[in-house]
Amino acid sequence: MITIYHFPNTRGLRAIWTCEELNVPYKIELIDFSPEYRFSPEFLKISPIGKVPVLQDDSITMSESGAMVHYLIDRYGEGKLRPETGHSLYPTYLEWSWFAEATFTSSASEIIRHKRAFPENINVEVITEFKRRSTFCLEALMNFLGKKKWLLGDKFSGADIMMGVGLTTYARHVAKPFPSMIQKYFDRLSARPAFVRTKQAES
Ligand SMILES: N[C@@H](CCC(=O)N[C@@H](CS)C(=O)NCC(=O)O)C(=O)O
Repeated sequence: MITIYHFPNTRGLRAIWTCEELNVPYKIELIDFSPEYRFSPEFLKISPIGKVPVLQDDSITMSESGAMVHYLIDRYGEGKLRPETGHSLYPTYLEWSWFAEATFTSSASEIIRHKRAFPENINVEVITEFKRRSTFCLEALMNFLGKKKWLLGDKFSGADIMMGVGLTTYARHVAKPFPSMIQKYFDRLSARPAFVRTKQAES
């Protein structure tokens, strides 16, 4: 049985949502998100830098949400949620999966990290700069998405799961409401039954 160590409204949603899309059984372990627990020897054994999510599947332990999404799809997807390696959309699938975490979500996360690290000394210029970077990413997403339903066109994929959770971070920490075309994309994502089950499962 897959175990996902998670804290509500964080990147563990990506792994949970992927399991839900693929009907793969899993259980959620909600962790104590305090620094005391996350940096305890017990938690550092499974998460080397004290972050969530963590996924365990038999002897496998992973602590990068994007790697979890790709692992679950490759191992359990039976061809769903991704193009074949040789398909012309495969590079796009990789590109937007990585962009979603490494470039987009991580810009928004700098805001959270700054506020958490310097609660008494929040630097408005730092916040403004990372909001600017995040919004620049959102514009790149808008330009790429255009009239497409999903990032790969007609087919929903793991890249949309990566991006969908990044958008929840953007809405919570950068700006709301979304521009209307992003809102429509987000509405499509959040109307997916697997997304609805994901939100129910984590609460
Ligand atoms: N790139 C990692 C980022 C993990 C991450 O930053 N997780 C956040 C919650 S979404 C966390 O645990 N933050 C605590 C901290 O930064 O100390 C991933 O995609 O899993």
